[in-house]
Amino acid sequence: LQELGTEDLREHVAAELARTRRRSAQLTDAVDDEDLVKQHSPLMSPLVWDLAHVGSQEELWLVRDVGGREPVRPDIDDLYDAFQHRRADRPELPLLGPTEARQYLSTVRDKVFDLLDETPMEGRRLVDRAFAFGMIVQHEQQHDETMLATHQLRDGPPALDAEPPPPGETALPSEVYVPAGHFTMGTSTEAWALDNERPAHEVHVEAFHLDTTPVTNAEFARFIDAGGYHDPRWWSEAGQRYRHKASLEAPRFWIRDGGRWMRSRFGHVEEVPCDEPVVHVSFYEAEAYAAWAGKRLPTEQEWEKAARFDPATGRSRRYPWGDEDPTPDHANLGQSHLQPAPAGAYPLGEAPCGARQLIGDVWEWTSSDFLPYPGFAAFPYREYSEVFFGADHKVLRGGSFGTDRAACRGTFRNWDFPIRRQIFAGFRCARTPIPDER
Ligand code: AVJ
Ligand code: FE
Repeated sequence: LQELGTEDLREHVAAELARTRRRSAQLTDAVDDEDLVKQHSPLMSPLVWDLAHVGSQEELWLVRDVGGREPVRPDIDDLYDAFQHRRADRPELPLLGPTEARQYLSTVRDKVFDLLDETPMEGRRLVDRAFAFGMIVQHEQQHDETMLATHQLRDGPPALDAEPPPPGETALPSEVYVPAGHFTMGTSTEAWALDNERPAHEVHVEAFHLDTTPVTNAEFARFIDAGGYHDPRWWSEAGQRYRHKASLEAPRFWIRDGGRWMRSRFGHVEEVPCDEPVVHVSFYEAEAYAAWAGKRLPTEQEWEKAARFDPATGRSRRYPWGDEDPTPDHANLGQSHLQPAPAGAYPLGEAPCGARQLIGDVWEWTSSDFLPYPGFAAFPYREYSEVFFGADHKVLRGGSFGTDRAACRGTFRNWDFPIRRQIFAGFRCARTPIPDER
C-alpha cells in the first residue's frame, strides 16, 4: 500500500469497501426478514444487529471522527454500542428493521465515498488516512465472519453455498522443526495492522517442533475414543469445570450416529470428514488433546515465528509464503469455501519451516493470554483491544475459511474466551525437543 499513488490508493480503498459490502449483503440477503431479526443463539446477535452495527461504526469512525461531518443517526448510537448491551439482550432492543438497516447502511456509505473523494491523501498522510478506511473494512469483515458463525448456529434449510476446497496431501512429515533464535515479531510498517499487532520487536524463541498441519477430525476422534474427554489427566482445572458444566463430549455440531460421527454444517448433515482440520473446539478441548498427545499448544511467539521467520534472510515475512497478498492459491480465506481444506492443502502457502495452512482454514488456539506488545499504544480507541488485554482471553492466530484476506496476515491477533466453540477455531500442537533429539 505504501507504494500506491494517491489515486490508486483511493481506488483500492473504494474497491475494498465495495467488495466487503457485497459479502455483508450476501450473508444477510440469504435469509428472510424473520430470520434476520431472530436470535439464532444467545451467543450471537440477530443478523440485523450486526448489519446496522457495521453502519453505526462506519458513521462514528469515518463520517463523524475522520470526516467531521454531521451525524446521520445520533439517536441510535447506544443501540449498536457493543459495550452497552450483551448479545443475549440485543433482540429486545428497538433495533432498526431489515429495510431501515439497509437504508441506513447505504446512506452512511454514500457519505463515506464523498469523504474518500475529498480526503487529502498526500505523502505520509496518505497511508494514515487510508488506515481509517482500512480499519472500517476490517471491522465489517470481522462482523461478516461473526455473521457466518450465526449462520452455522441457525436452524433450517441451507441458505449459503460454496465450492469445495482444494485437496490435501498426506505424505508430509507430521512435524516441522524451528531452531532457537531471535526473530522480529509484530509490525511497525504493515499499513492496515491494528494497534495490538504493533510495534515490531525482537523476541527470542527456544527451539520447538510444530505440527505440519492443524489437528484433523480423525486425530481428534481418536482422543474421544480413548476416553480423552473423561480423563482428568488431560484437563486443566478450569477446563474440567467447563467440561462438566457444558457436558462436553465432542466438538460442537458433532452428532453421534451409531458407530460414526456426523456433523451439521450450514444446514447440511454429513459424515465428519477424516482429513479436515477439526473446528468448533474450545481452547480447553485443544489443550486437553495436546496433553493427551504428549504435546502442548504453541505460544503465539512460536506460532508467529513458524509463520513468518525466513532463516535464509533473517527477516520476518508478511505471510508464510512471502510478502505478496493472499491469493486463492495460497490459503483458504474469504468464505469462498465454507469449510476447512483437508490437511496438507495449499502447498504454495507453505512457510519456510515447512508448516502448512497457518493462514486460513481454521483459527488456531495458542497457549498465550492476550497481552500488549512492549511499546503498545492504543489506537484509535482503547475499546478496540486494550480493554480486552489480560488472562481472560486467549490468542488465536491465522484466520479461518470465514476470514477475509483484508482482516488476516502473519501479524494478525484474534482473541476470545477459552470456552468459545462457535467460532471457526481449531489448533495444532507444538512440543519442546527432548535433549539430544537434534
Ligand atoms: C477481534 C474478533 C475479537 O468480534 O469481538 C468487532 C472484532 N471488534 N467489533 C470481535 C471486533 C469490534 C473482535 N475480535
Ligand atoms: Fe464491532
